[in-house]
Amino acid sequence: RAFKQATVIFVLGGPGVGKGTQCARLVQEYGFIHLSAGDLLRQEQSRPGSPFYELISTFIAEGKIVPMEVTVALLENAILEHIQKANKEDKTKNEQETTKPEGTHSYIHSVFPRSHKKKVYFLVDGFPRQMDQAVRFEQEVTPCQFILYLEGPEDVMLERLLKRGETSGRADDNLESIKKRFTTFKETSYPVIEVYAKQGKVQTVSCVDGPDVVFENVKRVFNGQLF
Ligand code: UP5
Ligand code: MG
Repeated sequence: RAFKQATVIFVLGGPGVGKGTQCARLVQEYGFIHLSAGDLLRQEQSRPGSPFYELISTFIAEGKIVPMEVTVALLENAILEHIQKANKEDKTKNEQETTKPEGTHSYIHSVFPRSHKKKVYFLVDGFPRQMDQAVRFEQEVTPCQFILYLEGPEDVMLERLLKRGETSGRADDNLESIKKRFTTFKETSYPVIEVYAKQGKVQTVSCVDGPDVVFENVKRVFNGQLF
């Protein structure tokens, strides 16, 4: 199964904590693939003819968690697409190397064509938000390597979201929706982090400093966990 090639890191934390911001930097630094569950849902919502338009719009505005069948399917499709793309690129590179006329490197490849497929690293941002989603994903795709948990006080997150709401156009960046998102996070999503913490899989980084300082701490975690 192609999923065997996927290494997955969950990036979790409350609304506005900086998941997207830090993931963008991790992509730059390490070349990971960033999959934001919220972005995938918003894309699906705005896809013409999507059968989930109503469902996604309502759940997002209410700060509720969209039924996992939708989210898991979107994530699985995105992961498979990226793996296929990576394999295609790898195959092209491999062919170019094996057709080289000279050199030890190309000789080795022509005698022993590369059979193993390379690992593809995914940052899964904002998912899982409920324990049953975590279980389903880990059964169907792969167990996560570890969890990066970005932590911060609500007042900091609220200020950031209200500021972003001035320009973001996001249907849930208003005081009423933000309060609901906080409640869902505390009641339903934070317990996911507690479960993983008991398994020793959670790496916590504070989000209160500026993005550069947060990223230094995030990098320290990744260097310790993966490299
Ligand atoms: N900012 C970031 N870092 C900063 C820093 N260190 N200092 C100062 N400012 C900082 O950042 C938020 C804002 O803060 C930005 O303006 C940024 O510049 C600034 P961002 O990186 O966007 O934070 P993030 O944690 O990604 O915030 P986001 O709003 O995306 O988090 P949510 O978890 O609320 O949103 P998400 O898109 O993941 O989900 C939205 C909704 O989709 C959910 O409420 C739910 O209804 C639904 N959903 C599901 O149902 N299932 C899922 O699996 C996922 C989502
Ligand atoms: Mg985000």
